[in-house]
Amino acid sequence: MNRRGLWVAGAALIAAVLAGAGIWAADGYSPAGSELAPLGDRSRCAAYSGLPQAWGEDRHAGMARIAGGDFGLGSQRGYGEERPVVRAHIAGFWIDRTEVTNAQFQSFVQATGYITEAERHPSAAVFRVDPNSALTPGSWWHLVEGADWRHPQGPGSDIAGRGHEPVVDVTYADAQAYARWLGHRLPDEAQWEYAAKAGRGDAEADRALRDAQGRPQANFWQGAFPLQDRGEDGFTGLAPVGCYAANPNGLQDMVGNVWEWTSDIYQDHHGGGLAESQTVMPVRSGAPRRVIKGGSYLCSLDYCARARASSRQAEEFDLPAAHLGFRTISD
Ligand SMILES: [Ca+2]
Repeated sequence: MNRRGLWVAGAALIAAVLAGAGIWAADGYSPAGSELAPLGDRSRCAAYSGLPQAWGEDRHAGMARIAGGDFGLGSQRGYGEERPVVRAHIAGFWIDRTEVTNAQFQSFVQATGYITEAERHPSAAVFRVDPNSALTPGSWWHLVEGADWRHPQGPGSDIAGRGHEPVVDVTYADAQAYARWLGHRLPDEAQWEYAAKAGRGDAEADRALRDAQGRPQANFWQGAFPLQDRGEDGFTGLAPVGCYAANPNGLQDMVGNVWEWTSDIYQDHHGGGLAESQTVMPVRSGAPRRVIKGGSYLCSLDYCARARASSRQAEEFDLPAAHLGFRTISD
């Protein structure tokens, strides 16, 4: 079926070797936060180029400054892997206001000649449901040859006109290489969740998935998963970044749209030990796994209610997938 032997143990680690040459000097500091083009609704995100203002000039282009503080990592409201709640202190940092876009990743590739893992091997995991086997969870994901960040759904798909959508089909090493190019890094789980919760309690943060009128405020799945996505949020797949109101930290799409890589090795729950976990994707036993956060356009309340700040899943470090992207942080 494929060259990589998806779901088979023993994949070799392919190191990301790309010097973070510091293309932007550290004097690009802008304490008020760098401006994006106006985002926050569907007409604005549709008009966004995918490149924030001052891109290539300010090392914090498109980022927001998060003040340090204490918070509770995890939730007692969610799945077992989100427990227990652990108090954590977070120092201040900068974080991308949006998921890294195709236009931003294209800029990186053009500057460096970087070739992603999905292009080198060449395949990525794509979600395709056969109505005849729709009730078998393991049947939904396929390793598709020719799927990569330029062809998110495989041959026949492309990113023409999609510079404002999140880049997908990128591995942990790919995401790290992009971050290093900017002099950035990937957030750890606590940093990511602290930025996503934005001072809100778990119940309040979870309710923010819909507004007071019940309208979706993120790109997730409405309808009976996996066959019926009504697209009440305006999209039945990837959405451009920034189509919904920002969270209180000014961050877009911290829940929904695409899962996002973090730098943490996955453990079954906060503080170690085992917990019951409903997996989203099959995994190869033994392969190192990292924590991914925030859920995606495939998260439905009737199957996988993970379009939430505290949700978490394990992802193999070298498995590119069509529902998985990232954002970066910086000092
Ligand atoms: Ca949707």
